[in-house]
Amino acid sequence: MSTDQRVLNAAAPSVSRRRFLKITAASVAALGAAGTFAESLSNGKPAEKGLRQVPTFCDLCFWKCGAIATVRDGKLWKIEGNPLDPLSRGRLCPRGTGGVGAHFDPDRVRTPLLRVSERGQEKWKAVSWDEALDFIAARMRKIQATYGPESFAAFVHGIGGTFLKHTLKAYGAVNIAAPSFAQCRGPRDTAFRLTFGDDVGSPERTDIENAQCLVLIGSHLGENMHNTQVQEFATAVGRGASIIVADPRFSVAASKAKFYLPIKAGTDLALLLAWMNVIVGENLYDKAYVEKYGFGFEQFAAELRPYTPEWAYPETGIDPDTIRATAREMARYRPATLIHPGRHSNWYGDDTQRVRAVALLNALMGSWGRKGGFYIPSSMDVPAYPYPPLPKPSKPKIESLINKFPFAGENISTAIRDATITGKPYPVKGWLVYATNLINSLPNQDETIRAIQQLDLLVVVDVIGSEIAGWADVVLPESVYLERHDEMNPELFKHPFIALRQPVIPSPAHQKPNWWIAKRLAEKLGLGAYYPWNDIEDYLAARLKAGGYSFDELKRQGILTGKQPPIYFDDGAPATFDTPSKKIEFYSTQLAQAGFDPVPKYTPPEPGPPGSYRLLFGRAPVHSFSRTQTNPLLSDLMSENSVWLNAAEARRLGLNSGDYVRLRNQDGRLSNRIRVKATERIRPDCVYMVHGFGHTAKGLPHAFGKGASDAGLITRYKTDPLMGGTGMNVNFVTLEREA
Ligand SMILES: Nc1nc2c(c(=O)[nH]1)N[C@H]1C(S)=C(S)[C@@H](COP(=O)(O)OP(=O)(O)OC[C@H]3O[C@@H](n4cnc5c(=O)[nH]c(N)nc54)[C@H](O)[C@@H]3O)O[C@H]1N2
Ligand SMILES: Nc1nc2c(c(=O)[nH]1)N[C@H]1C(S)=C(S)[C@@H](COP(=O)(O)OP(=O)(O)OC[C@H]3O[C@@H](n4cnc5c(=O)[nH]c(N)nc54)[C@H](O)[C@@H]3O)O[C@H]1N2
Ligand code: SF4
Ligand SMILES: [Mo]
Repeated sequence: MSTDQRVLNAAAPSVSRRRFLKITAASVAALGAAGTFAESLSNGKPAEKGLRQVPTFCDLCFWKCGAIATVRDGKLWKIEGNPLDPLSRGRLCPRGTGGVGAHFDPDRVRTPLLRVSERGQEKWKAVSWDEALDFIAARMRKIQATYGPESFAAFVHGIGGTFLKHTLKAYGAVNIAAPSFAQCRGPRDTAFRLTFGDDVGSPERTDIENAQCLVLIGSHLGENMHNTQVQEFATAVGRGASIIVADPRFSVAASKAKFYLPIKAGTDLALLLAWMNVIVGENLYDKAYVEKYGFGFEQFAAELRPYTPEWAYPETGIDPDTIRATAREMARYRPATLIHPGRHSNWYGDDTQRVRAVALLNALMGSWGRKGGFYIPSSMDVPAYPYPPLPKPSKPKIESLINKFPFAGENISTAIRDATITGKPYPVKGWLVYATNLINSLPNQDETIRAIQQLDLLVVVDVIGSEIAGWADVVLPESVYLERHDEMNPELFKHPFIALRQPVIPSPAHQKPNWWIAKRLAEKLGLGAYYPWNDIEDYLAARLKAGGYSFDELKRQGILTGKQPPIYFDDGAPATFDTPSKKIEFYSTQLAQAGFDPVPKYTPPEPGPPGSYRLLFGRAPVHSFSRTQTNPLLSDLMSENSVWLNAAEARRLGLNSGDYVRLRNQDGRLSNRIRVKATERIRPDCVYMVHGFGHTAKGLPHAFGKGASDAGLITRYKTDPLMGGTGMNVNFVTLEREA
């Protein structure tokens, strides 16, 4: 038994080890059959001694912080920030530091698995990679022949999906979605594009470290742990920047604020319109900037007139004096006033218009392209690999046939799901799911399961036995990020740089990296010509050489940095706006032409059933989504979530902190048990929980049944008519005491 495997097993407490073995027992038998067990563990090399450091970048979330991993006597020991990396600046967030736990995760899938039961029953046969990929290729060919390759769709999240997407495009697939659009930042990117002609990007182009006034609407920095932003937030707070936070919950960020606005959930657009009413009415905006760069300001200003602070008060619960005081505070520091664009912006279904109001408020401050506002990012130029041309699709994407969502810039995950259920505009018969736990990341789990039941093939590439893996026909186990190369990252950021992900340590069993899976699948599909390279190092070397960079230096340092161009208009960064008017669109002709409000208009959110609480959710500093609850280091820090309930409401219901309850939503859906956190830090009309807990997959014995799942209670969602985003903050719950 290798060192790795011993550590792996030692990390698994005995109670759950039995269940863990359920999914792995068969795999042990298959390992012999595949005949690569010993090879993959030791590679025939003598035991390693001493310390070895390998630079790479983190994958515990999508921020991609540069890191340095240390191996001690052949065992993965620790991971720290890479000081050369402009994103991490030498420090990782707690999740990144806990990243070594991904390698030791006791719930890892160890070998390819083929379903031997009804879908969703999670009974498997361990098979070799060849068997698994032959099975997949045969079904993919059949779908291609019967329905066309467009009927094979994919859900792919993160940089690890690059090569699988290439294989799928070579096969002819056109529908490739990620939950990071219609469930996350889609409304924001659409709104900023409509207004400024460009996205906010990821990492966001927010110059938080230089902001004099920072306005956070929901964005719960400090719980939302995107590293650079949190470091810059700490810098801004330390410098005495004025912080304004609007959140129904007194977040960590709120505790640093000069003004905390406990806004009624779903009414942010009313607050934003009232702020702009004051700023325009009192002539507090950046006139020179608006005159130089703005389009349609007069119509915009006219639309704002009814939205006075007095009007907004009953909607938002924020009194007119506070609205005026905060509006004046923002104006005082402009252009270094940054109204944060948010990231997870799918809240209520009118989200693009809400975030458009955020964009417009920033435009009034003159903060786009200015120090302390939004900088102009740049990246290093690394030419694409000279692949043979991809086939021309014969059918368009699903979204372009359904005549909805004219401003969706990417595939919409729920549109693919709908097409799978209805067979319209054309049938969808296969899904490949890479690194996204669709059962927990899409709203309405029943619809996801109904769609899965229509499929001829569901392939899931994952590292652990996640909920979506539990529904698969074939599960392909991937090596975790510390065990593999990936596509390199020439990041679009404040400082241009290239980051490399490279293996630190071998995989503990039969797991393979995504690039290997993608290339091998392409070969099985007869598409080997689309992979003219043999090994990913050849691929990376070719791209770097074409750009004139040194691969050796990148391997050694993990990071290559480039020349810094100006990042603010005032320093010579180009002030160009890719909108129809080539200006900042206060009035959007694109929206008017498509039949939408050219200037945002407010509609109040629909109330819930009497006596219920609106269900809100967010992040905890030590977990990422639904992917880290089995990581032994991170689950040690937080093993279950709790439900935040206003203290007075708790007294009224006779509940104390620590009591277990179940949440029942408006459609009768009942959650797992979850502990109450009775607190003054939340409004009495809503409750709050951290997303990602309450796992139900048998493949995750170390997280199974711990805490409750927000996703399980999100049976309703409201779709953004502009871009297809799914607003998920539209569910309501009551609490039932657990005996
Ligand atoms: N630790 C950690 N950090 C992460 C992640 C993670 O998984 N773990 N995920 C990353 C990703 S991909 C994303 S998208 C971001 C998400 O993080 P954010 O973009 O910050 O997400 P929000 O949904 O804005 O955050 C939820 C906050 O909004 C408040 N809120 C809820 N409803 C309303 C409302 O109607 N109005 C207002 N004003 N506030 C409201 C909640 O109380 C909570 O404080 O986090 C990123 N950072
Ligand atoms: N209810 C609810 N839904 C949400 C959100 C929410 O807060 N609440 N947040 C939304 C947001 S902002 C986002 S960005 C999305 C995120 O949505 P997802 O990206 O789907 O997030 P996870 O649920 O963590 O699922 C990630 C999956 O990838 C697997 N994985 C982890 N590492 C690897 C790897 O190296 N290789 C492979 N192949 N697999 C890996 C994990 O085991 C897990 O099954 O969810 C959205 N949906
Ligand atoms: S923010 Fe944290 S989890 Fe995300 S990449 Fe950076 S260190 Fe890793
Ligand atoms: Mo997200």
